[in-house]
Amino acid sequence: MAALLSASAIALVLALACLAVAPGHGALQVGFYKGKCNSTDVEATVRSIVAARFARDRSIVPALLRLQFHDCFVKGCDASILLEGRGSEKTANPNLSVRGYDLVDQVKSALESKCPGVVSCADIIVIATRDAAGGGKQYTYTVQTGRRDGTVSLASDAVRNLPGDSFSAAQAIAAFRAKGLSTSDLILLLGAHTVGVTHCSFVLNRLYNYNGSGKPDPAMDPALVSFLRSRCPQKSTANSVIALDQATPAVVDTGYYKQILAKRGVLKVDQNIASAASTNATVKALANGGLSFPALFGKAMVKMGAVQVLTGSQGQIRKSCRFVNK
Ligand code: HEM
Ligand SMILES: *[C@@H]1O[C@H](CO)[C@@H](O)[C@H](O)[C@H]1NC(C)=O
Ligand SMILES: *[C@@H]1O[C@H](CO)[C@@H](O)[C@H](O)[C@H]1NC(C)=O
Ligand SMILES: *[C@@H]1O[C@H](CO)[C@@H](O)[C@H](O)[C@H]1NC(C)=O
Ligand SMILES: CC(=O)N[C@H]1CO[C@H](CO)[C@@H](O)[C@@H]1O
Repeated sequence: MAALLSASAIALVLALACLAVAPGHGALQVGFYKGKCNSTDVEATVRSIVAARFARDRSIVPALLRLQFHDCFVKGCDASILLEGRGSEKTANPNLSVRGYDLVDQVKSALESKCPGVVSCADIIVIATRDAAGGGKQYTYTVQTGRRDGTVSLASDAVRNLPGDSFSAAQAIAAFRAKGLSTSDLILLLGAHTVGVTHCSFVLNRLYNYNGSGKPDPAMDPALVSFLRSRCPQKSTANSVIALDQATPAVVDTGYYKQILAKRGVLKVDQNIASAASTNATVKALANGGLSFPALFGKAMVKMGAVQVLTGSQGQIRKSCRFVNK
């Protein structure tokens, strides 16, 4: 017994020692790929591909922002969302509208041709998302790299880890806390809803029969209710899309915060953070410029990009982002 105990005590000490040295071998860092891809500048390569896409399709911005969120919240930022196969994450219900897979493939094949087996799919997601958020032009925030790719992708993990569209502020705070993210991280990252769209199916209950009342959600501006009713008829099977930020739907800005303060949030979770006592002060500060959204959003994206990452010799560098290496 004593021998067993001391053996496990030694194992524990060794494990702690490994954790202590781990940063040197496997922590994320700025510029991890510098000099690792011959003469190719990895981040510049990603940026030029994203810029070309942005020039013809601005919806790549919301596509990638949501892709990074769904990657990082399910098994960490390990590109598990990209994996194909029966029952993988991307087949889960909350995946609806997750897009951008083809852009990641395009970047991956460009980089594989310059330096095979060097750049992870997980890092491509994070770099490309940053570049899209900056409109493909300038680097909006500095990203950390050095992630490696996971080998497991399960739809059940997606369903368990992704927050619901009608979450209360308290529920959303708890879901973010479970990933090591704070209440202000939640408020900043939900600011990604400054771009992109949602489907009518997510708002029908707010428009017609909120909570079984037979009336619209009183927390929604009646003018927005009537506009969205015209876009989302109660009996339609079309399931059209509507902008998440009804003021400036194509620009990464603070319009989202101003909208939710004016009761013009589209998803219930968006509206909830404008009213809850735990979040409303931060929402107001972001809306009126008391807090600087662009800088803080970048910081929060970097923090989300570090959730449960694989580094060092963990995982692998996939050859194709859609498949685990043979
Ligand atoms: C409590 C947290 C969150 C919830 C409940 C939530 C929920 C949703 C829902 C329901 C949609 C619409 C999906 C559809 O209709 O197909 C959506 C879209 C979107 N979400 Fe979130 N989201 C959350 C946090 C985030 C975060 C942290 C980000 C990124 C940093 C993000 C980025 C986006 C973007 C950009 C879109 C638009 C996608 C597009 O146009 O293709 N969301 N979100
Ligand atoms: C550098 O380029 C050569 C030839 O193009 C390639 O074989 C090699 O893998 C590259 N080096 C790295 C580190 O990827
Ligand atoms: C919805 O209805 C339930 C039960 O009637 C009630 O407890 C709850 O407070 C209502 N929620 C909202 C947001 O109106
Ligand atoms: C936030 O909401 C609480 C509760 O509704 C309210 O008492 C408080 O004044 C609000 N704070 C701000 C800054 O709006
Ligand atoms: C890309 C992808 O796999 N989409 C799937 C998302 O989830 C729905 C419903 O669970 C599937 O029908 C889609 O095929």
